[in-house]
Amino acid sequence: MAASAVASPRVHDFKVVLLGEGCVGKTSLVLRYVENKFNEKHESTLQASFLTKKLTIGNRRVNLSIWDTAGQERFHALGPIYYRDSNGAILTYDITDDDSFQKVKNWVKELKKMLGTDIMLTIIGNKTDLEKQRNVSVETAEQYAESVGATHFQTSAKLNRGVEEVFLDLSRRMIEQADKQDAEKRALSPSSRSTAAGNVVLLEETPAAPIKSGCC
Ligand SMILES: Nc1nc2c(ncn2[C@@H]2O[C@H](COP(=O)(O)OP(=O)(O)OP(=O)(O)O)[C@@H](O)[C@H]2O)c(=O)[nH]1
Ligand SMILES: [Mg+2]
Repeated sequence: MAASAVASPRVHDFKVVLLGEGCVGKTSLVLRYVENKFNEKHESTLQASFLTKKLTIGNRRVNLSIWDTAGQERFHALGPIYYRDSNGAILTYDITDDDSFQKVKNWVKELKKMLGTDIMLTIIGNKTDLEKQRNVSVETAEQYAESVGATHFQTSAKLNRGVEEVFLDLSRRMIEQADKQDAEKRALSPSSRSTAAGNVVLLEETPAAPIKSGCC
């Protein structure tokens, strides 16, 4: 019984939220990732929509609940409903639109203020198929992402470039974060505290003798 419990892969349920200005391609990225579809027409998301995706990374199974939010400013105030309790956020800008990059910075500030470092951040420059119309340089975006502890990816939902990698990388980081939090919890649990206390006794015993003999 114990052997089968060890062999069964661990399952993680992660919530991921997509944020960013209207028309940058949030819905297109999710549709490409989950259903491998692309729609040339912009149909503004109202409030938010929800899709799920299962993936396996090594011996871990991951169930992603992906919340695709509305980019229109009139829906901004709804943000907390969707990013609260999220394990990861994908902040998207359109590489041809510098305003949409500034909007990403606003979202990062808000998320840091409200959620601290509990949430894993990924910044995406989408529409790389429109390279000739680029208005946000890769260096600027990468430097900014690094400065706020986010990873940065470039994608084209249209051509299916880089999309899978975004969700894979984010899932890996959310697993690492979950492992870290589990380890912290274990360290604080009463049973592990007694183990730690036992270690302290051992540590005190070993160096105590030579120090005493050296001083007196
Ligand atoms: N050229 C190009 N167009 C894209 C790409 N991704 C999305 N689009 C187009 O950009 C427009 C907006 O895409 P959406 O995915 O609806 O944008 P959104 O961010 O969900 O917009 P809101 O729901 O209003 O917040 C659509 O016309 C898409 O076809 C891309 O990678 N390249
Ligand atoms: Mg949308």
